[in-house]
Amino acid sequence: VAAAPVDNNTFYVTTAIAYPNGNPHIGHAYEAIATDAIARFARLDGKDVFFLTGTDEHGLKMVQTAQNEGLTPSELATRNAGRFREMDERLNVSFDRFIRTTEPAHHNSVQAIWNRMHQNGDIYADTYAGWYSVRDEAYYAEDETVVGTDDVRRGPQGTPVEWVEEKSYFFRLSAYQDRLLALYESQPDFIGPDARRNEIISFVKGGLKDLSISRTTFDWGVRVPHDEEHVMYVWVDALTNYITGVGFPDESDANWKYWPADVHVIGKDIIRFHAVFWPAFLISAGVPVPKRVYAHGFLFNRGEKMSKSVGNVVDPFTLADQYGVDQLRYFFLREVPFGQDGNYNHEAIVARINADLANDLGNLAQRSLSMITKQLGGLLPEPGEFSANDKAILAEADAMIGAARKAMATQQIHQWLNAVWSVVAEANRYFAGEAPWALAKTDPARQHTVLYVTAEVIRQVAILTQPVMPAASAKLLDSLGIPEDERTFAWLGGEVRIVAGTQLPAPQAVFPRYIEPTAA
Ligand code: ME8
Repeated sequence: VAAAPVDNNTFYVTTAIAYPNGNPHIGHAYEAIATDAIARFARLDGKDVFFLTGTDEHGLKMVQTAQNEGLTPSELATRNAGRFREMDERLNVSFDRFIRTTEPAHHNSVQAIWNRMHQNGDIYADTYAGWYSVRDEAYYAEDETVVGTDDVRRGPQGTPVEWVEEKSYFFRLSAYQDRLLALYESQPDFIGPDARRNEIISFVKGGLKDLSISRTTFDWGVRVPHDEEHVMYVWVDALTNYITGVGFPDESDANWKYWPADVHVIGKDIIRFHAVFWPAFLISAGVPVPKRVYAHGFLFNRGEKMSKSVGNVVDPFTLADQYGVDQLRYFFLREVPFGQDGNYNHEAIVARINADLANDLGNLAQRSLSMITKQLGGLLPEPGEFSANDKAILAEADAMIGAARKAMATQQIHQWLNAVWSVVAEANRYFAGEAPWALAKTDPARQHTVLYVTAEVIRQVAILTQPVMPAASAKLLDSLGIPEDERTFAWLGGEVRIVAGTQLPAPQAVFPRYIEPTAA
């Protein structure tokens, strides 16, 4: 496949595709929310964005779960894929395509990449004998496993492994060590964050074994071309979704212009598949490799790993109902440095909602805008000459977009939000210091200027919070009378200012405080 014609304005972002062997959990919600914030940020920054997400429906884990539930794998996949899609819709995740690996178009795409790897001489038949983790859908070398005190042998992620011995096709991964190391060298941003990059480089330097890429003991998967006995290893199938999603193998597809992806967002447990296997498959097939793979951390509920036996598996729908969608999105993206592990619990969520949203941003907006409504008939006042304080806070607001872009060039979502909330804090100090409520009688012209400057700062803040809190930010921008087509990042940075004399609608409370429900 030839490289697509260069179009520097496209931005292609993906999530991992989830196994629909159960309901979506908070880890899935977190990844969807973060990737959505990245996609919305790029859209507002003028990019032509394509955002892909979906479900990874084949493999042994699906077969076994379906058996336990008395369903066919297809029934299980269809039921749960629907739940994943509903979660995305509930959380306001703005995907452009939701892909299911059981789609015929995907089977066709996976067979096409297989044929190309085969034509390139990278696939051969042999017998596999080794350890396999169904939960990770991963093969492990003997020295990566340990037998615990419970006599169960487990892989590096702590999941049980079983002995597998069967006929299998192999991918000549061992031949790719040098090409992969050259890729990490020539494309230093290929893997982020840096800790993951170092981990992958040392893994590849340790030597690569050929990879078993087909199974013969079950048939729930994509068929190997010209060999009825085999279905493909689920990861060959799953990774290929990223190119199926934009039209592969049809280079004339209108969406093929989005490839190579700008960033694959995934969790840290599946970095090896994305940063080692995936580029090797693509190089073998003659398809350009993605620009970047970024691994986020894991979320823990009160420091504990989620598990059904601990009983702390939290349903994202319940959290959204309890705290609000925008509040939940804000919490995860502000609280957890993107790329690191994070914790969540009720108290931490409530603290963020009440301090950052209700107090710092909500109150500032409410107090300034209701002053305009009550004392100035809702007309955004004309400012006088700007004082040093006015100029300082405006300069800080104007600088936010630069800081946000810099942070987002490497997916540092939390740094973008830190930059915004440090301006919110500064704006609160400014507002308290200027005391516009006291100026109404003593110096109305000065009051007008302070309210104007405050409204302008809130305008820029609200434009910049849209990717994280789409609904609340829209309400805030409505309250400021900002037209819908003036809400992109092109309207930030101080080239344009909020228009004095605009009639503002009555302000609405955007960020209610979280109040503990009283026991009945
Ligand atoms: O791995 N915190 O699917 P999956 C944060 N089908 N992220 C978490 C998490 C947690 N507690 N638990 C899981 C798969 N994730 C494959 C992907 S992609 C071609 C195939 C993340 O349903 C996990 O790291 O097990 C992964 O990125 C995503 O959720 C889906 O996990």
